[in-house]
Amino acid sequence: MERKDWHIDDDNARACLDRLRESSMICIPTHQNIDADGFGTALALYHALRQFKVNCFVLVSDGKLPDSLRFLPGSSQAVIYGQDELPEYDLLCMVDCSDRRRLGDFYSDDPSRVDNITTPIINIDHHITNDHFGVINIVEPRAAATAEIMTVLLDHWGVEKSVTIAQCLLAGIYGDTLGLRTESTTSRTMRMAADLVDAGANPTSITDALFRLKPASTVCLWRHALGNVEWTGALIWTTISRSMLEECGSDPSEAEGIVNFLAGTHGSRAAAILHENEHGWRVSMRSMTSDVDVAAIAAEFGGGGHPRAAGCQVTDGEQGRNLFLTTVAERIARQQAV
Ligand SMILES: [Mn+2]
Repeated sequence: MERKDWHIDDDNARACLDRLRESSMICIPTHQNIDADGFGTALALYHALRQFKVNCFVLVSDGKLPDSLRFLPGSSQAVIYGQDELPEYDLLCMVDCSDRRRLGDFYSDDPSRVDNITTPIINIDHHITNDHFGVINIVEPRAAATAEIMTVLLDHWGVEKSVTIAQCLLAGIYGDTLGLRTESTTSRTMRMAADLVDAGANPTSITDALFRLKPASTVCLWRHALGNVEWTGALIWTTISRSMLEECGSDPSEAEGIVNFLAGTHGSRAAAILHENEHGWRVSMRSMTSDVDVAAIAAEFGGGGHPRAAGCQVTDGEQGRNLFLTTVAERIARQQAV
């Protein structure tokens, strides 16, 4: 069976809608470090449930809504945890959450909110590591984005795709596929995106918001980061220090694209960005070469991830950092020889 040939079981889709419709208030929490797929899918569901006259709210569970996602229709109605009053609810519907505990302060302030099984959870996700923690689970790892699953689910439910819903769903798909560019993007993803454009979604505004527009502080940070690029063997790497963030007035999330940018450098086998933190360095690694597995290298340092994208924490100051860099350079040279 081809990757694109996944489907949602009709009985499961109907059971999901029944459960949603019998609730008096649904909380749709977003995973921490919210992204376009997590937020766009949650907002699409919010708009769809309003068509069914079901009461619900989207919760930004770590209290941080990035400016870059405020273009999404309905974003101003989202409840910001720690800032807005948390309404009472009798059902949690998690979308794009691989782990039910990855919910920022909403979880850590009171773990019983998620661990206490008296509040049922519906689980709609596309992460391969999702362990089906819900009373209803609609989990499909072959989907490129949870927004792709939601698009199909709304078809099962007979929901009319308003311009608003189409915009939220296309933003989710674009977010996780980097604008239909990742390996996970199938012809079906592209057709679905085209249908959403026909329904009124605006790909230009999504591309601008997610990939082009940026604050001046981001350019300041990239200037510093690119100015400090170094090579250790075939590893290309740079650092983000706390003083750089302070000088530029940047949030650490503004450094996110740098490691992907470096990973495409000819002559490199892997790229790393080292973020200074209180314990040393939080490292994010990428490889565009199929014979270099950065997850295996990260695992040696207590981290993990995917073969092409992984991370770990490095301690023991300058010495620990240098040991890390030379170890990575050795590993990627050895993997090359195999
Ligand atoms: Mn996703």
